[in-house]
Amino acid sequence: MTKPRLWITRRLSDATLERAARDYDVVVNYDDTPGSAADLIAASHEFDAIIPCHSEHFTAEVVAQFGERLKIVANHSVGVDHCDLPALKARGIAVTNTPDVLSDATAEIAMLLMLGAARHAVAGDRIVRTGAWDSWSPAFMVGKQVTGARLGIIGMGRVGQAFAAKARGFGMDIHYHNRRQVSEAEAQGAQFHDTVESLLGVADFLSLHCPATPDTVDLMNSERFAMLPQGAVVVNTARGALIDEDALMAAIDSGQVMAAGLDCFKVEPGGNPDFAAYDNIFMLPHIGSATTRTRDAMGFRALDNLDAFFKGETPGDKL
Ligand code: 8YV
Repeated sequence: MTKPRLWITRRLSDATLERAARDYDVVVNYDDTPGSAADLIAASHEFDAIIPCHSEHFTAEVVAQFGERLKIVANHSVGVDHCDLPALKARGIAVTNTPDVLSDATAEIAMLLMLGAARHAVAGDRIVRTGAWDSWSPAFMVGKQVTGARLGIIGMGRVGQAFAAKARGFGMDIHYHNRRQVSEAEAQGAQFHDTVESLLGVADFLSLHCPATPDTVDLMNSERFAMLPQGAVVVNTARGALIDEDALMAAIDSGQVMAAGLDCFKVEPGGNPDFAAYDNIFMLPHIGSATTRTRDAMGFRALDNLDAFFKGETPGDKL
């Protein structure tokens, strides 16, 4: 039987590429550059399947130019805001993602950002690294304590729950807002707020874990930043679209927000150059899921979805 033709748009983990080569007639973009609209359109004529990352944009305009061959887009990501799902569905193209497997790695990065933002990681590292650390005082780099503080989580899905589990280890008092209240087994005692506004009032630390959708663009705007307790710390490991970045800087300038920890930005790659002036914005370049174990698990999950599809079954993560 001829193997389905698969295009892998980016350099996935070695274990993933090995397994893909075993089971598919695979072409890998070893250059590891993001696939352009033209690349995607060309691939839709030549391949039965694509494993893309969030760096490839399946807009309605691009999908409208697709050929007949492409049958499935098996994303190597949990977020699918780079895919116009109705447009792909209208073309009869199946779409899958990779939930679950990256929750812990992403929650770890959220914890790193929360702690780093609260405890002056950027300025502290710089002062030691540059040899500028020439004095010490009890009033020096005093931060905000995480242990026992109130944490607000927006988006109590898999990553939100994984982050809550880690925050419980810090004795945090956990509150959340989600489209629907989660079960007690999932909430593990976290207190539900039926509005974002209600949650913000108790969020000494705020962590975003919801997807980017038309409804959540600029979820954190100037009105909402003003609802946080004075000196709150804001963490975003979900999507840059969720934060109005000018409003964040204004909230930091006014002292409403003490610090922020960000793994994602409106513009990626690159981030917001204006943030560089803020030592109290601790930043990472969208590496929430970037551990060896999780990269393998994401690649394997995407391949599991493809295997099911080409066996005539419904992939476990079909959207
Ligand atoms: C990935 C992510 O690094 O899964 C997601 O939605 O944002 C990240 O974990 C990236 O999307 C890989 O394609």
